[in-house]
Amino acid sequence: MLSAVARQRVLARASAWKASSSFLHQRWASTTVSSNLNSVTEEDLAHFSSFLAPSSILSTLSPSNTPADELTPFNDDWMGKYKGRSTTVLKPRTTEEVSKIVKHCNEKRIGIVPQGGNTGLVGGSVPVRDELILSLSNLNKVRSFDSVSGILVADAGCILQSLTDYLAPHSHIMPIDLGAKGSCHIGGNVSTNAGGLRLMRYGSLHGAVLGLEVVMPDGTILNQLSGLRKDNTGYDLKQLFIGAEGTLGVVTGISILAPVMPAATNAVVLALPSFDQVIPLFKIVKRDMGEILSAFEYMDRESYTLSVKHGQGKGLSEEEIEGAQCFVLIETSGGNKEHDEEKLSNLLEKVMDPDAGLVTSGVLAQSPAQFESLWAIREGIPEAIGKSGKAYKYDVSIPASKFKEFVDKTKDHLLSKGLLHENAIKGVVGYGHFGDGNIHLNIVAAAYTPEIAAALEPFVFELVASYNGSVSAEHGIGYAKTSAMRYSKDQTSIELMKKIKKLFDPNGIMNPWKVLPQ
Ligand code: FAD
Ligand code: 2HG
Ligand code: ZN
Repeated sequence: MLSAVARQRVLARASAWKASSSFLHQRWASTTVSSNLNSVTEEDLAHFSSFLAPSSILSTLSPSNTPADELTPFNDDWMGKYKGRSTTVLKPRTTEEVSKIVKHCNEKRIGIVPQGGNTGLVGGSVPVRDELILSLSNLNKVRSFDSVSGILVADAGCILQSLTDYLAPHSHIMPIDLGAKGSCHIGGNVSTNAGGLRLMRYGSLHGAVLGLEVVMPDGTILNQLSGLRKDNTGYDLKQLFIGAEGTLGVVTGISILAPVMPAATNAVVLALPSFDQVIPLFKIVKRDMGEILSAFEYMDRESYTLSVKHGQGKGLSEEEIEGAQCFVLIETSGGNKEHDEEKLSNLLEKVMDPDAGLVTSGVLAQSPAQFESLWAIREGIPEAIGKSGKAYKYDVSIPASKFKEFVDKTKDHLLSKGLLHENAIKGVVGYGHFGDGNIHLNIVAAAYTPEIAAALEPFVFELVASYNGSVSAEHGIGYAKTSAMRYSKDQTSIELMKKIKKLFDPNGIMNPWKVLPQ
């Protein structure tokens, strides 16, 4: 979980970096993107002030005169890699206020960046230039929950963890969970079609989301907040906004199916002698755990070590992991504690048998605190990487059998370029959602440099394409991957996407320069 304290630390890191390095800032600020869009003016601000509370406006423009550093957390992304230069952040409290803002921006041709928790990892949540930032953080109420159907209707700005907390006394859970749960918004999750740690069990948001309320780029409110499990009346429009990353409209409300809280959950971390054991182990776990298997997460040795080193959780002792090349975290969630525990202990007996040669050691959570601690190892990897250096992140879908080969080939390539040393690239790590065929390749560098970027791209994208994979499994395209889209989508698909964008947003005000290749 990304706690408020952790986020503060991340932001502090970002500003420390800003002071010490000017390369990235120059590159971002000098981005030459052609634009017909206008900057926010003092007249625009006066218009927004006519219907927004003063506390809903942060602007360096007069008469607000907010100090520029108060806008930094909105202009800078989570990695400290992308930096916008917006003068104005608006935080509307109602869908009607969102609608009035968007209508005005459309008339005045002002670009808008919808922003949730700003935990996105592809530069989609911050402006490229000085677009207006529309923060959904004040739109944060649960609208209704029906414990019979399990349907939750909530404002887009609700923090994922707060929805989980809201549902707990009703014995329900959110169908999605991710390491950024303490900061990310459900609207951001829907807009990125986030995957996360429960996708294997509960499927993607394309299935769990039943309806949406969206402010269209001309300000019209599209009310599709259905509470129906089944609805085949025409085209399923809501699907277009799931994963649109704010380029087609502003999501303001979500109707989502919440699963019943499992009666029992368990977690186990296993150390494996080599990657060769992961697939046989996965097959056994899938077969023996059946319906109670809820996660099968992969960590290579380097990512596990980084996480533990940076205090993200406690797992096995030093002796226990001696010789281990990788790790898996298995979670079970089921309806019968005794039955689930028996299944799990039979599984562990089988796979830990030295004759099976599958596992060198393992730890089973014995308490809720240990359960959290085991998960913290896996969930804490991105934060540990952030503490170690500047991360180049590749979130890809490839056959699970190729996870290690993918990381190794990248490592060999960087070695051949002479970049694998403390002053350039400090580490190349791979971890992710093995059960979904989604690996996160992170290259941990001393600094973001053009030389490293050129060594990585298009090399990594070509490698992904050679596996018939996807260059974005769950984080989206944002600003970072627009030119890479062609490695996973053909020209016909890209042209059709551009037509949809033009139809919905003819003036191109919604999250400009994001998702679609220029
Ligand atoms: P933001 O970062 O604010 O925005 C993301 C994109 O959505 C932007 O393009 C923005 O314009 C758009 N957007 C946001 N809100 C709206 C809205 N209401 N209407 C229209 N557009 C909107 N992602 C995963 O998929 N799986 C993971 O396991 C995962 N783990 C993570 C762990 C950590 C530690 C971190 C930092 C990130 C992780 N992420 C993961 C990435 C990120 O958390 C997700 O993409 C998340 O869904 C973003 O939500 P957000 O509210 O922070 O959105
Ligand atoms: C995860 O699964 C997230 O931990 C983040 O998707 C991955 O930072 C990353 O590369
Ligand atoms: Zn992930």
